[in-house]
Amino acid sequence: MSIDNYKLFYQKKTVIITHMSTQQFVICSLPRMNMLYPPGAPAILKSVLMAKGYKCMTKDLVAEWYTCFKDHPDWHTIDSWNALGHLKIREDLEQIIDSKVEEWANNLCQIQSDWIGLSVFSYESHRIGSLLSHKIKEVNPNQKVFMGGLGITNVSEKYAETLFEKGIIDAFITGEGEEAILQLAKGNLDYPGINNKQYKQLSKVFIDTQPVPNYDDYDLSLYGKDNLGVFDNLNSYNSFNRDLHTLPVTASRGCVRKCSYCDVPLLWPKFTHRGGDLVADEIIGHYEKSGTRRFHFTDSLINGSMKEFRVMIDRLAKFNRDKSANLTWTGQFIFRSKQQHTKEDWRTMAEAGASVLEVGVESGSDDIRFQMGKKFTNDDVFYELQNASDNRIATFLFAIVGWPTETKKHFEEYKDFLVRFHPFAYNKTILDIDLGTTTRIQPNTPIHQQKGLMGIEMIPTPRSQEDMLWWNTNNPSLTLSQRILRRFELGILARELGYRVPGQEKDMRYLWSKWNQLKNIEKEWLHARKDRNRSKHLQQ
Ligand code: B12
Ligand code: SF4
Repeated sequence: MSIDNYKLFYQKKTVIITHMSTQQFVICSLPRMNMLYPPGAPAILKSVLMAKGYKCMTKDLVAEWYTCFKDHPDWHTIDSWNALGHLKIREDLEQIIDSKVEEWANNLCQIQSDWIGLSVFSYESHRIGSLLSHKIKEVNPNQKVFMGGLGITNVSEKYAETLFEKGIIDAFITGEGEEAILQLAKGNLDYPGINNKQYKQLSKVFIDTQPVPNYDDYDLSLYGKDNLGVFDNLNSYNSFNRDLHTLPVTASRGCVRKCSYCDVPLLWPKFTHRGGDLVADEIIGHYEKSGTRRFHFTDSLINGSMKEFRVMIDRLAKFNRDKSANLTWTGQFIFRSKQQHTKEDWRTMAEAGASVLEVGVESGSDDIRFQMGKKFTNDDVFYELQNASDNRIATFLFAIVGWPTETKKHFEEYKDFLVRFHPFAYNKTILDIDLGTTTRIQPNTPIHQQKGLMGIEMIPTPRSQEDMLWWNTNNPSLTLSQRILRRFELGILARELGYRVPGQEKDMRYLWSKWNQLKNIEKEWLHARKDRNRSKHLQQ
């Protein structure tokens, strides 16, 4: 049935619910997410709803998807189906995905809850999110479905809006969900962020008084084991590779920086921190209640406020010392200069359980890194990695290839960077490097707003604008093909130097598919542009 006929179909078909709902809400996590730690959003929303007397259960479809398909010989294709909306896969694979989602829809409808909520973590959950909501409506057109999450908040295309207009979902909530879901439960659909993108940021008072996330319906033992495959070789680093489940913790929202490619400052205009003591209390509380010893911070950066960060690490270090608790944690971290991060900070972090820090170094060239708004040099990187190494704290590095102003000289500096720091890859201070899938010019970011000034033009693509397809008049040779080539070259070099680049094959598969999809569009656009310029020139 075509998507446009659905609304009509629902209106005709009537299903009468003959009993009172036993659950008012079922909140589902949706693939594609990795299995490093359980998705936090459904657990948070469940606890918020239950604290106000509503009945809510969670369904962890991320874990179901993974356990169902991980041993399938075509697991990578099945998993990529999520990430690449346009990807055509074999019919039999398409069929098994369809059957699985249909099974979910049947099971969810059988619960007969008032609302089924789908948590859309990123754009990589769009395909499955639409399929599942369609299937739910096929099973029971009266079943109310709503969506929430950053995957519907932080996107340029009208994803949730279109599903809503077509009647495939009955509501959507953008921004943070805690307050808005309570308003939806009360029937107040005028609350900011319900069925629009004019959401408001949670107040600090609200954040500080939230109940602890409720993971009762999850099978936590499924998490933190394989999937990433990166923890096999870490025997020397704390207990990070042990078969322990991990819980997510959110200490802050927003960021103190404004990197030009990043949308976090626009998503959360104000940086709010819950306070180091409160966060330490939550971690210690989980340990005392369930014995959980491993935590992952979902913050955009855990050391945004050095003041609160120091309070937290002092408390956790003391707890680890006094109780031999061996609490460990991971999270996103920014490198700073030595004036801002002392050697003492690094020692306390290690005692507090810092295990793996995810750090955006973003470029190997100081010049490009400063243009991006990152305020540290390669010498600072050396200082920070040396301290990490001395304290046996590991890092995952994240980088971006093909910045709009990246010239051949900058690219050479990038390669020099990999050479300079490769001893840290050998001693496993750098566990992994993620080189990404080349620069994207995303809406809601400073670079998008300044693109005119920089000479960047977006090359129009059918339906929605492809954010990786752009061209810089001031750096004309850096075409999409050139960017992909540089990404490929860096990946190969990094591996030759002994870095682990676990995303290499996945990224290359993705880029190959994108290149095939976009190369002709770029070529024709560049030709047309040249022609336009030539005729303009002739007219003058
Ligand atoms: C941690 C993180 C990851 C981890 C996730 C690990 C895991 N298994 O959970 C890793 C590093 C693996 C990751 C990967 C990716 N990520 Co990520 N990630 C984040 C980060 C830093 C925190 C997310 C988080 O856990 N927050 C805490 C939870 C509780 O918040 P939440 O999920 O947003 O839920 C709240 C609301 O959204 C809402 N809500 C959520 N669900 C629902 C459901 C309903 C019904 C309702 C009402 C409300 C609601 O209420 C919740 C409470 O306020 C965010 C940026 C940020 N600071 O938020 C980016 C972010 C979510 N990631 C993003 C992206 C793009 C990705 C990737 C696609 C990157 C890539 N190219 O590979 C992948 C996709 C996922 C995957 N393949 O695993 C984007 C998403 C934007 C978008 N439109 O797609 C973000 C916003 C970063 C950014 N600034 O662009 N990511
Ligand atoms: S990239 Fe990281 S440090 Fe920079 S603004 Fe975004 S969240 Fe903050």
